[in-house]
Amino acid sequence: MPPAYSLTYAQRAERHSNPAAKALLETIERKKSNLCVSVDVAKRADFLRVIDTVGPYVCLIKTHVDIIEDFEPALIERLNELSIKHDFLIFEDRKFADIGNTVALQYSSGVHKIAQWSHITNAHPVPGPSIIVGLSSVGLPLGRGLLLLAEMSTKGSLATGSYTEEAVRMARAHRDFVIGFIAQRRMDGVGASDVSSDEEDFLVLTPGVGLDSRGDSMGQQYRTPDEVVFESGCDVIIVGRGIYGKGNDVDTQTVQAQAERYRKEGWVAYEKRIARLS
Ligand code: 5BU
Repeated sequence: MPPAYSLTYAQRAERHSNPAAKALLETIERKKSNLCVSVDVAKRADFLRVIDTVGPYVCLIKTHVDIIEDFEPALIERLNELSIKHDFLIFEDRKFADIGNTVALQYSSGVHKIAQWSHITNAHPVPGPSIIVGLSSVGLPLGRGLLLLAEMSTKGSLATGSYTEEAVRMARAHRDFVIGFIAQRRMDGVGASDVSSDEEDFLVLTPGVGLDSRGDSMGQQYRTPDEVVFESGCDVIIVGRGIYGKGNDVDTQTVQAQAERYRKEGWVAYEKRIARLS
């Protein structure tokens, strides 16, 4: 079996049994988009406006639902309607980091009830494998998928070296629920394994992507879609402010043009990678 990074998204969709991973790969192929837009805005009206504007260009919308100051449960219904209208999946970037029992409650309950609507969520590996056990007790029966934070995009991140290797080992032991990583490069071959890297196909979703800036004043670092997808072999580019700026006062045409620009850059980088490897 050839390594996953040399296959098309459609070929990889057939290799996955987790429903969220399969659906994401199929959506990427159908829409010819490996773009995920991260919608980090504080007002519900801005949130819905940005999503409705970028929806046609994305495979995935990433949320931080706890940022929204006028949150109400009906917002989730609107989000679900937009997900159907524009054909994208939803990823709540919750970054769980507690003991299994607590994360199971945070995932299923509270005001946001994340597991009910978010196809994909993520967790820090810092507590050890019990965090996966806790989250999968809620998410697996619902067909959800989990990403482990193997690396971060920020300057001075501590998620490097043996920490990253342990994250990959934890994922390998829970391949039914852990569908991949938040990381800055492919994780194939990271951490000693008796599983041939040809057999595993973890998805790599990568934040810290920008075309017009190399970072912000708070430690964020940006790379281009070409660096991320072609050079580093990642699967999905996650872009926030590069597409909608501050997110209020959205000029629809500008945001659409930026979304299409990133979609195209991400897709061209993927095609280049496949052509080089096939
Ligand atoms: P930006 O506006 O493109 O910088 O937003 C990036 C988003 O990705 C934002 O929601 C962060 O919380 C998220 N992120 C990140 O930037 N870097 C990381 O390593 C991780 C998440 Br994990």
